Amino acid sequence: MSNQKKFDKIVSDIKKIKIQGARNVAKSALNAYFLIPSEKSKDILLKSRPTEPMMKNVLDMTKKYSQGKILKHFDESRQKINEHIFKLIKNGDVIFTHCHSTSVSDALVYAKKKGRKFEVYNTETRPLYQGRKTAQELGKAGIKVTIFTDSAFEIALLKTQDTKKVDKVLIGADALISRGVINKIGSGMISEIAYHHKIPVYIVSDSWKYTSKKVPLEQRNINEIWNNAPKNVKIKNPAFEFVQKKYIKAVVSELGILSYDNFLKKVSKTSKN
Ligand code: RUB
Repeated sequence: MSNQKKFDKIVSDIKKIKIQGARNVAKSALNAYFLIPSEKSKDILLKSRPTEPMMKNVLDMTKKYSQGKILKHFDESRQKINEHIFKLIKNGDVIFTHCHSTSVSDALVYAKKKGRKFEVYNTETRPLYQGRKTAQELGKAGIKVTIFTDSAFEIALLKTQDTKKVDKVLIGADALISRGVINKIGSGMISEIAYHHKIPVYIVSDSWKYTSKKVPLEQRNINEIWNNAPKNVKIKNPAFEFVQKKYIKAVVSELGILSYDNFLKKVSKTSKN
């Protein structure tokens, strides 16, 4: 396969969510860029998922750093995050998650391998069901996992209809900004409800998702919601949502387990953008 064909395939997989999650998108975009390193390639990649500052940050870094050096950060950061999450999870915990975040999934699988005993509640995550991917990965690793419809998230969080009370919410992030976090649609309401019921919400994320720039919120194709819908029915398909920092107990990144404000202080010293 030519480099052009390989590049086009990566772009198409990112657009179709075959490659999804901020970290995987950024890593794949980096690999695609090095197949055809040009400004045009950068533009095409950035347009493939607009709400992804980590992709923008790593593509900008290619001016100064080699592909290998940037990729090394992904592995080192993941290892540190996994160790922080291992410390955070207690035996017997019920952990709630939403969508599919590689950072969350990897950390849970790591904790399981190191002997922590816990279970996970998660959402399907309509319209594209990324929650099934999470459930599959966790189930494969031997973690007890229960999946709920998105609308049942409050029942899953609280001790209501034959469910246990959730001890911690762990979600990923697409963007870390000064006012809070942008993540999959649903993350805002889940975090708000969790906060009001004193369930701590942890954002599991590489610090390279931080940006001081404005982040556009991606609107996805309406066919994902209802293909062949009646013509007089209007459909909106927002992919992402804002989570206010007051709902967030801590950001778990390679920089440590930090309150949102402490994370901001630390990241502004290390940030390259
Ligand atoms: C995925 C999503 C994830 C973040 C973080 O949305 O919201 O929580 O991207 O993922 P989508 P990661 O499926 O639309 O990309 O931890 O893998 O970077």
